[in-house]
Amino acid sequence: MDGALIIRLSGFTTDDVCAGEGALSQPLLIATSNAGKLRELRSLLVNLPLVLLGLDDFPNIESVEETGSTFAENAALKASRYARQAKVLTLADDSGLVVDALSGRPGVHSARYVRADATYPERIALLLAELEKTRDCDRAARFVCSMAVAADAGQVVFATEKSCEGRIEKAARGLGGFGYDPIFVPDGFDQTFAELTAETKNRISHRALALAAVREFLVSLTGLRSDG
Ligand code: ITT
Repeated sequence: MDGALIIRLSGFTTDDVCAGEGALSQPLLIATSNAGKLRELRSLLVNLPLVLLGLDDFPNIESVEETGSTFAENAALKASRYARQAKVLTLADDSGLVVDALSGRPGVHSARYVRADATYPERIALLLAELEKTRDCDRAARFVCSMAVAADAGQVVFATEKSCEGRIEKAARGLGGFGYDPIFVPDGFDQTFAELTAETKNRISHRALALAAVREFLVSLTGLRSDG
């Protein structure tokens, strides 16, 4: 990122925020309506002097449709359009499960797989049935997370994409996490994401890895000091 770039962050310029000890609390909108994601993102952003806002803090905000064909396009679209409406620095992610034997499905359609109002047990049951039908013994899969940060005028100022490799189990196991966590076993572990502790998932997940890059960007951009 160009050090000379001055980005207006909801009323502050980077120069303002970098002044002094970086003690100003910077508002950051976490633009997701997924409660599981929000929980993970909030816990991963603790220790930064940010005032974390959610979409609930903007009751009139219009939801942004994911019309892109890649995770990166959708993350940028969401960050940019929510930032423009909320007029604050905004973080959005688009993520999903990519299964090799299903030609990458459900992929960018992970949240709408089967049908928009399906439950996760229904989505998981269909995915396991489809995988069974392929008779392919390759169970390799990965969770992918694209993240984008947009300044309050809507321009995307940072983007990153990370993944977490693993495999799909034959049956769902575990009660933690959210979404497809009960059928995903990350490489190097025997338990599913839903069986591992939140601390472990937050150390190795696609979202944790992408957020580490975002944290680094936020720290370099604003002079915010991280305690964690
Ligand atoms: P927002 O767009 O409001 O953020 P969403 O749930 O629609 O919420 P996405 O479009 O990014 O979010 O879809 C991501 C889907 O991928 C999510 O609903 C889960 O089904 C799945 N997914 C992503 N990360 C996951 C994780 O860590 N564990 C389990 N499932 C995950």
